[in-house]
Amino acid sequence: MVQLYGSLRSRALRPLWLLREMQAPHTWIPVIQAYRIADPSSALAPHNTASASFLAINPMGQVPALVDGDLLLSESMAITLHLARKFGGPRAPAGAAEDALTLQWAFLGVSAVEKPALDILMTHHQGDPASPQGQATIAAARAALQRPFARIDAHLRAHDWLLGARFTVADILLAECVRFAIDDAALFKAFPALTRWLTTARARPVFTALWDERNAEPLSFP
Ligand SMILES: N[C@@H](CCC(=O)N[C@@H](CS)C(=O)NCC(=O)O)C(=O)O
Repeated sequence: MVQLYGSLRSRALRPLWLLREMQAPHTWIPVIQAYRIADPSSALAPHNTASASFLAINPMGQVPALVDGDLLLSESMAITLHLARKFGGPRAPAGAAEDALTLQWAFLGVSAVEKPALDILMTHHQGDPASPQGQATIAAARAALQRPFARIDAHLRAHDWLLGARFTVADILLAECVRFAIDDAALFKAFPALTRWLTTARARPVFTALWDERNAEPLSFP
């Protein structure tokens, strides 16, 4: 049985969403980011990214991580794509062309969307979006997201999902990058097809249940 390590408030949501969509057998092992814990070395602290037992699995000290037999895997995109290939079915790419397109959307997500979208998230949740610095960060992030969002929006004007007619791992991977920008409603106004796609993906019963669990996870721990 594969073992997935992570917290719900992390990129571990990517593989976890897929595993649940595929109804694939797995063990979920909660590992909280050490920076969310007041004293991560305390005996009472939850299992965390600075725990020696976790560093043996991912020496980077980051979640998610996956153990699949002898395979130790980090990087949320690699983990999620591995799980799609391993378990197969309608959520996985079928054939070389879909495989390549899945990589295309996943790489677009991590190379062009994730960083500016995270800047928006951090400004809204840990900064001050109304401050001059917050405004400047958001303006730069919006500018950086114009081209990738236009590309995704144009594709989704002609297709329900990234690979065409069915929801797949490609949608999970890109949606989980795009959603980091979700607090910036004004940004999404110019991209109605992208917005429709993101809303539809996030309305899937598997995701709504997962999101409720995620929101119930405390932000910080003693
Ligand atoms: N590129 C990595 C990033 C992993 C990452 O930054 N994980 C965060 C949570 S989303 C983490 O574990 N942070 C703890 C730390 O960096 O100390 C991936 O996609 O898996």
